[in-house]
Amino acid sequence: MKVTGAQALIRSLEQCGVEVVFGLPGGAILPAYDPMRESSVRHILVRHEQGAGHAAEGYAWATGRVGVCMATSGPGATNLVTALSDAYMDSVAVVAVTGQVSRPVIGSDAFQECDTTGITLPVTKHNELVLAPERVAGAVAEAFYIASTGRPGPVLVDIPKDVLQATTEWSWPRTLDLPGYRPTVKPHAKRVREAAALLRRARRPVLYVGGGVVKANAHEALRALAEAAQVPVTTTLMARGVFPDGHPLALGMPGMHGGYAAVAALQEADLLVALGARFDDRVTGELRTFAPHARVVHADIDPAEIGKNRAVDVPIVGDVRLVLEELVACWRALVASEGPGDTGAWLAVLDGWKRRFPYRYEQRSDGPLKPQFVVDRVSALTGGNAVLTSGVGQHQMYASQYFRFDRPRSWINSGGAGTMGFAVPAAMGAKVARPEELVVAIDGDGSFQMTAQELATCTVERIPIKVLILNNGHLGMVRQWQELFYDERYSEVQLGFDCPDYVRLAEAYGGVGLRCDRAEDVDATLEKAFGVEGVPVVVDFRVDAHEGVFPMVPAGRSNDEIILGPEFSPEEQAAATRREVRA
Ligand SMILES: Cc1ncc(C[n+]2csc(CCOP(=O)(O)OP(=O)(O)O)c2C)c(N)n1
Repeated sequence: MKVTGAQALIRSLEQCGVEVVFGLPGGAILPAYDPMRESSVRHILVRHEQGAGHAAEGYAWATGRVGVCMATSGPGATNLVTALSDAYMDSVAVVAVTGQVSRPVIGSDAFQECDTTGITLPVTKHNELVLAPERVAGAVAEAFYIASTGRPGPVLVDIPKDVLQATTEWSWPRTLDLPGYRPTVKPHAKRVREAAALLRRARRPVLYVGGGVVKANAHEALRALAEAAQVPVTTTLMARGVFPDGHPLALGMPGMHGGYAAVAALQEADLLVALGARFDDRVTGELRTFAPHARVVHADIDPAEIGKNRAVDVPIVGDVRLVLEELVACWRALVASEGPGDTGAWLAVLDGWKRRFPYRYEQRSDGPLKPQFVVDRVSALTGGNAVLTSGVGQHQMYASQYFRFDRPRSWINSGGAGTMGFAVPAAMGAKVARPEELVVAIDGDGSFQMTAQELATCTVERIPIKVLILNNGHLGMVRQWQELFYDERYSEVQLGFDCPDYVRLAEAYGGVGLRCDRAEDVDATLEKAFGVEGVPVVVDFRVDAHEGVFPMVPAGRSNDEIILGPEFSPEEQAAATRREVRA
């Protein structure tokens, strides 16, 4: 059957089971938009291509499937670059399709030409400039396979306009021939046995759980191991929700703004079992002083991660769900023959730390509204039954710290790249993916303004997300660093609370705008916001501009220098530094 390259593209997307594409057309990609009219694939017309990219990410995070975005050549494609680099850093399965100028004019500085595969090479797992119409189906099939297998990531398919216009015989590849790409999925049995043996002998083990465990849908296996071996679990910023915060073995988030118990547990551990985690500097602090007593088991699907930052005693390459399932089996066999391990004393120490040094803030009834309080109330009112996205900054940390996550894929954020502007479009993608869920974007006033235009998309496409702006009138996280590390010499961090008027902006976009600046009004405002149907809601929460995020490990310093923050007395800080709690 004869088809155009454009028809082949749309058919290929259908073959891959694509439900939705986030995109914005233009000259080079135009031929693809014609057959889209008859396709089962829903196209959501964004207002900026960065929004399409983050929406595809939100969709992928929320479902575990591939998110798809589409843009034209030149500026359309370059507008996708931030989102692609975000997806690359956070291992999010995204396929981007871009139009390119026609083959005869490639390299001639034609209108809206840019070297898209060149520009995106370092921020994609794979990309391809498709040079013939008969290659379209194969390129798309490979893109979906590569994006979603092994360590997930973004793949870009760049198709010249004349390739989209030319005709070819339709044929869908039965098999894929990718000799250079064979991810190791099944872990090495001997390594897993070694890991189980280390775990049984350890007295102060910690499961250091990263985003890979979410990606591998390994939450049940994780819980099985933690409970069988009675090992505490830290979930990084990328892994929040994969282990329930309410579980007695949960330590919460480690790292620069992690909880004391999680940070100190890693420092004192005699064994780290790193699962789909990458020893990021925001977790380790100064690498040389990180977890100095610990032997390390590191399981990851990407062999390049193992030993990258920290020397490893037992490397395990494989799908972390399989690793965990085999570890549990090995653990059980070992316990049957040699008796159980003993982590009781360690768990008691950790419980002491959790009780003595929790996240702490004070909301006075007559004082300014605290951002932590807003997140606390969101958590309480939803009972954790929401999907949260966030921008980047203090609000992101408050969301991660104060929302009690207990389901995987309920927390969607930009961890590796730290992309301000992520929250609104990611929420849009998540809501399209899971329309029955309450999808809440916890945003900063700075971050919100970077992609707020997608509110128009949400209104027109009836994607009723809730955007809660923790409006502190500042680029708050940068303000905090200037306060702490530049002697309060504030420079270019003030945004002002009132420009734009977020309520009127929401209304201008066809949504509902609300404002709240008193603690006593927070519940009623949230209930009102959550009750709105059909259109997006923006709430302008006017919060204390002087609030900081704590605990904090200053960048580049040792985790042992953790600062608990102003809510703790000097005696408490000293006790924490000495880690003197012993059950
Ligand atoms: C696109 C982008 N530009 C700059 C930064 C650097 N940066 C990190 S946090 C931050 C402030 C964020 O302000 P806001 O969104 O209002 O959140 P807040 O910290 O006040 O909660 C900035 C500028 C970034 N992460 N991303």
